[in-house]
Amino acid sequence: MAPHLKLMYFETPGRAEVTRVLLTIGKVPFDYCTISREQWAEVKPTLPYGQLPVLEVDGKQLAQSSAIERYAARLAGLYPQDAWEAAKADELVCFMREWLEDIVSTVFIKNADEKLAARKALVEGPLQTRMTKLNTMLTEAGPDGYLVGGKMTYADVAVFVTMSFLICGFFDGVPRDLYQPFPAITAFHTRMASVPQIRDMYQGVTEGLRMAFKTGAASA
Ligand SMILES: N[C@@H](CCC(=O)N[C@@H](CS)C(=O)NCC(=O)O)C(=O)O
Repeated sequence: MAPHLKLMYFETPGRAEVTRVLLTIGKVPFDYCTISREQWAEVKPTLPYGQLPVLEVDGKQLAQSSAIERYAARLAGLYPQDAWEAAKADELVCFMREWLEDIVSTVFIKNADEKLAARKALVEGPLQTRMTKLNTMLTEAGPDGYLVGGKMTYADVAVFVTMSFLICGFFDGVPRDLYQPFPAITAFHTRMASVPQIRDMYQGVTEGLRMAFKTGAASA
């Protein structure tokens, strides 16, 4: 029998979103439980590392977003069986995590001007290099291709979600048109956002951060 899954995170599309998308594409049933600010103090001590996301699997807790994502990818049939392809998918996911961790590190800068300056330096420096790299990879994959093994994997989902999250408005100073100079990136975002399960997942969204996960958001 399939395990009962309960994914716990905050309301924002952060470290649980890859898992949500993977399980949704794989049609793996799960409950999504959002923790409010008011609930947080009570919930935090009950978690393995005092942080979210946590996936409860038949009541057992799994923490650390990377471990949760890989588990979800396996359940969804989106983690490659082949050892080399699995490693290449992991490689890409690590690459995308670099995009995320750099920008997340700026969240803790208290002075607003310093925070914006740090983000500008990231956008104009390391992010340009990374976007150029990703654009080349996606160009090589071709307009109907995927990043690993010619079919959709966990890596494609991680790329789509990270790209969307960066431009969703959560990080002031990161422009919404970040990807406009990169045609293969914008095309890939549109293609992933158009996958029926992803499209349906965000269809009812009419405002807020998850608008960036909808078709056209990367080329707007
Ligand atoms: N390495 C952990 C990091 C988790 C993490 O930083 N979670 C944040 C939200 S994105 C959190 O729970 N923050 C609240 C806190 O630490 O009290 C993972 O990838 O799951």
